[in-house]
Amino acid sequence: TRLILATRNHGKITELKAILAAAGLSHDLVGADAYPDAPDVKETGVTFAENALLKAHALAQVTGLPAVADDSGLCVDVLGGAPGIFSARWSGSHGDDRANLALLLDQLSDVPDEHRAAHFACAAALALPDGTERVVEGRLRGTLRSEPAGANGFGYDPILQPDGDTRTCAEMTPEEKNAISHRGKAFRELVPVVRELLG
Ligand code: ITT
Repeated sequence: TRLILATRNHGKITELKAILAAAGLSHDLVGADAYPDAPDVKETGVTFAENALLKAHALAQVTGLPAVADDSGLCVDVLGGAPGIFSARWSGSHGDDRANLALLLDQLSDVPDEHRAAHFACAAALALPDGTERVVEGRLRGTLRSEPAGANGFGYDPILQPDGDTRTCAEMTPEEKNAISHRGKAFRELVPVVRELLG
């Protein structure tokens, strides 16, 4: 059976397909791009969980199929949790990873290493066309580098160095990142829920 990935972020789609396949989910995974009628969902929630549910429900309604969505971001301690749910549009232009990362580095330029703690957060939501919903969350804690390093992954990966590692997420292989990431944790927890509700 088909399961819609309610996202247009190709970095996420690549990771979600790998994470869900490695967890043994055998559904046919299709990105939102395959549905021209899919709405551009307004992320009006104030939490990752609310926004993930908004996106999952919108796609489940439009397609008549079960949908999973990911709302995620980088939460910086010294910024009181910002950019948080605004991570994709921190610089003002939605999805411009380079501009968002450059602005954040600029804002942190005077912050010393011992105060550069941050975490990635991910809410993974499942919605069915009948309105059934589930949502779970995962986190990855680390510190922020002052210079980007690595070419893998997407978004803020070149500046987040997970606790217990000497590399940034962008210096890891996809498998290494998925094994410890916020997204990996959240979606591995969602898999048994998908199985329970969809078979
Ligand atoms: P969809 O709403 O279509 O899923 P989006 O990119 O708008 O795509 P979000 O609102 O959830 O999605 O924004 C997530 C942003 O957080 C993303 O653009 C990255 O900048 C950042 N982010 C999330 N997960 C990340 C990860 O694993 N590595 C690096 N940055 C990440």
